[in-house]
Amino acid sequence: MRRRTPPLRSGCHTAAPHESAFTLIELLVVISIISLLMALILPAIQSAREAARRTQCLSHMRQLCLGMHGAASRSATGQLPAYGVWGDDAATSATSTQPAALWSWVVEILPFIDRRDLYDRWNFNSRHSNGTNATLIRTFNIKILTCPDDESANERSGALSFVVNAGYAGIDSVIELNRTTGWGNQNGNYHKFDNVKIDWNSNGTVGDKEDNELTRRSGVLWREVVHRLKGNFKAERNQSLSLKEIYDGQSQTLMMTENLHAGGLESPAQMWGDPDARSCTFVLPIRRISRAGPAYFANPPLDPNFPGCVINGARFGNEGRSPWPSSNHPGGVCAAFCDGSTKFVSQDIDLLVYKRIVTPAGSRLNSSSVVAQAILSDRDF
Ligand SMILES: [Ca+2]
Ligand SMILES: [Ca+2]
Repeated sequence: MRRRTPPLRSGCHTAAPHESAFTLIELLVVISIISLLMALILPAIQSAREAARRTQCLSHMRQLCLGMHGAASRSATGQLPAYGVWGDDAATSATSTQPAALWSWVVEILPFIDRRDLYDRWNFNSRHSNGTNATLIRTFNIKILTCPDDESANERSGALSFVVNAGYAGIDSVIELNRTTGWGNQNGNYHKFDNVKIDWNSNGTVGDKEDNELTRRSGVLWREVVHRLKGNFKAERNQSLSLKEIYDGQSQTLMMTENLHAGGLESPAQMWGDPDARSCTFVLPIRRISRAGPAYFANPPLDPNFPGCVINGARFGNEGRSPWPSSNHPGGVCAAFCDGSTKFVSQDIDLLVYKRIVTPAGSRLNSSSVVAQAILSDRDF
């Protein structure tokens, strides 16, 4: 049977009457879905950016660590460079008893971080803050010396975000290490291996050979005083450790960390050439006491008045006067270990563990009167 075709009605449209594509409610639903997706995606993008900056920071530190290895291999004794070198510059008078602040570890490793051009122009007979040296520092930004998350350093000429492990530093009082002003006393300029001034072995003599040896085991890089021109002071050989002397394991000993306040005390403040311990190192502040007792070396008490003792404890400290680990990465700092490996170290790290990763030879046993630090496990940090 043939189907009947419906009759065509002239002048009549079959389409639905004209109406809007979305109702208000539909529009609101779409907007809320988009905002929900944005809320989900934005933190992910932000954390991806954060992770990228952290990765870049770790990569810069790794290159610097390899530079340190390069400098150690160049040294006749295999020692790492001094964190800072003092001595006489051309302007030193023959009666001067104070060596001038010449250059930092950064200058020592320039040839090994692809900056021989700058190294060859450095004037080793002049302090870092004068003449050609000051101009070099203030003119050139060395990207790998900075962390992209350190606003006070990133993209600035002369800037420095990274500091090296200078171990225990003897602090006399809160006057020296102030919560707001940082490490202000002049002793900060002369942090050195025998300046902790603690009778570690409790034999009644402060600073005997064994005390000094124990202090040296607390940090990786120490200072050097060169005496070539005039001046009335003694030379001091570089006390930094060689890689072989890192008894506790290079992968378990900090070489460098970040510090938001690294850089010189001069103006402009950020200066990668300043050898002052407060500018280019991080230290573990130790209260000087007359007799240490057997466990003081292994586990020196951290004074609660010194918040800078702990990671990120002094994030808002003074520029060039707060030699403690700090960063803008959430929850901790990037760190490089002596073997060149890098790791993000939590600010909630067990303080006993933190003290052990600072010391390069804290677990070495050869003193009858001083307890060695316990051996670390890779799981500990
Ligand atoms: Ca002693
Ligand atoms: Ca150690």
